Amino acid sequence: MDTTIYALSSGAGRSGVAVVRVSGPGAGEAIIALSGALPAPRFAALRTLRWPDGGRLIDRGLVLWFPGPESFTGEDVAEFQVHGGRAVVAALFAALAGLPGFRPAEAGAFARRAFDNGKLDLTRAEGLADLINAETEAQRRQALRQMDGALAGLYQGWRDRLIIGLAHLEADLEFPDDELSPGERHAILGNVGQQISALQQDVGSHLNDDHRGERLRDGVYVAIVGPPNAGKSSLLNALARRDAAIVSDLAGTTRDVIEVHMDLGGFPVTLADTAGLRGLSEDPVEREGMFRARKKAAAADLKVVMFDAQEWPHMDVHTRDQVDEIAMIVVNKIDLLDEPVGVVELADGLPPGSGTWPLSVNTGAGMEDFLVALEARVADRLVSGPGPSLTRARHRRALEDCMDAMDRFTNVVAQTPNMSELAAEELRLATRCLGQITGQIDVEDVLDQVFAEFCIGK
Ligand SMILES: Nc1nc2c(ncn2[C@@H]2O[C@H](COP(=O)(O)OP(=O)(O)O)[C@@H](O)[C@H]2O)c(=O)[nH]1
Ligand SMILES: [Mg+2]
Repeated sequence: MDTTIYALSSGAGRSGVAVVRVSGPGAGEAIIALSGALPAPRFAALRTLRWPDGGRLIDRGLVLWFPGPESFTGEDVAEFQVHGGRAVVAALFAALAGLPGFRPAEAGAFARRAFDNGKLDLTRAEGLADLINAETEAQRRQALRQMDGALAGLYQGWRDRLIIGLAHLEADLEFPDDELSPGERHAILGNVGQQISALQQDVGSHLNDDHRGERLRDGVYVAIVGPPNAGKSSLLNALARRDAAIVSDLAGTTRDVIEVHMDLGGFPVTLADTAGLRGLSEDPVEREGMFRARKKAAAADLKVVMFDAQEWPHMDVHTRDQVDEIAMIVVNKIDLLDEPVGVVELADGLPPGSGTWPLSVNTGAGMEDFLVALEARVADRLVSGPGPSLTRARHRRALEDCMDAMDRFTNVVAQTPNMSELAAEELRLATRCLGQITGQIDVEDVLDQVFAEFCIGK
């Protein structure tokens, strides 16, 4: 890597300050060429920045110097904090572009260099990307945790356990038959088998998390469904605190699915308003709307199934069909009733978890209770146990492959108790799968482990 890359590291567009980061062998040269001498490492220096040739003024700003390897990328890094005007940044870029070996950084290039230089493993790099994309508190916490190495630690710990098991098998294989009795070989294999089955349990329960960590990155999808005119669009607007959907007393106003992204108690939620459900419609657009509504409801993580209080407890069959374990039943427009809607007994076999919330979107009565319950359900879909969550399909695939290899290992051990070479191969594969997650895929360190672990003084 003999090129030096540069990029705007702060947000694009006008801003008070723009941060331009430079990484590579020319970083120090850039500071000298634009501003004179190098400042003390990791101390900000206020400098006048000038074009390297004629000395024309670019701006005044702070210059920072991070000599490698103590830098984000592990290379020499320079940072220029200039005024955040487009022309200022453009001039600085033009000046940098003229320096030998300089080129604009591609997306992720700084993190890539940090990874190549061993500053970040892949999960930390992914955590960093998630942190930059985090929009809610829960997303921020999960990303920060991953960036701090919680997942790397977990997966590396598992990988170490595999390597130890593998080391035992390798040692077994190294030994000639006259030095290791079949009984001893059998004991070694049995011992490794136990270690692996404990690991299978740990990986299995991590995988079996109902996709909480992955869902937290994408958000929980909540679909509002119900008959026309129940007040679905009104509810969406109330929750989103803006007029996202058209509200009208004309049935069939909402035709397409309207999605709003929102932060619900720190959790990311996509709320979808849908076309009212009723029997066959003459109108092809309405039919398509109902088709989409049902499709979204089927794919949703949670459903808000809304009925009109004036009809309650009668439930129109088209909406009644939508009530299942992930449904919250909302009975809207209680302001139009003389008698309040109590907690209605739902005797006709509705799923026990569904629950009923009588409310009025217009007056706000009952809304607080419903919101609290909705937040709790969203949280329930996202919050996992004390350990760090699985956050990416990439990790899931690798972990599943790892599990498959461990399963095959177990089968090999069960069927052919002396075939250590086959068993070892499966563990090597399993190790490689975990190494793929963090980005350390070479298996050379298996050998190191063999000799570190084994003082073979039997
Ligand atoms: N009285 C009363 N009217 C409501 C309430 N919520 C919605 N509406 C009215 O019901 C009509 C239909 O509302 P809308 O949100 O468009 O229903 P949608 O077809 O289910 O999306 C509109 O005239 C709303 O103002 C409520 O809580 N009380
Ligand atoms: Mg509507």
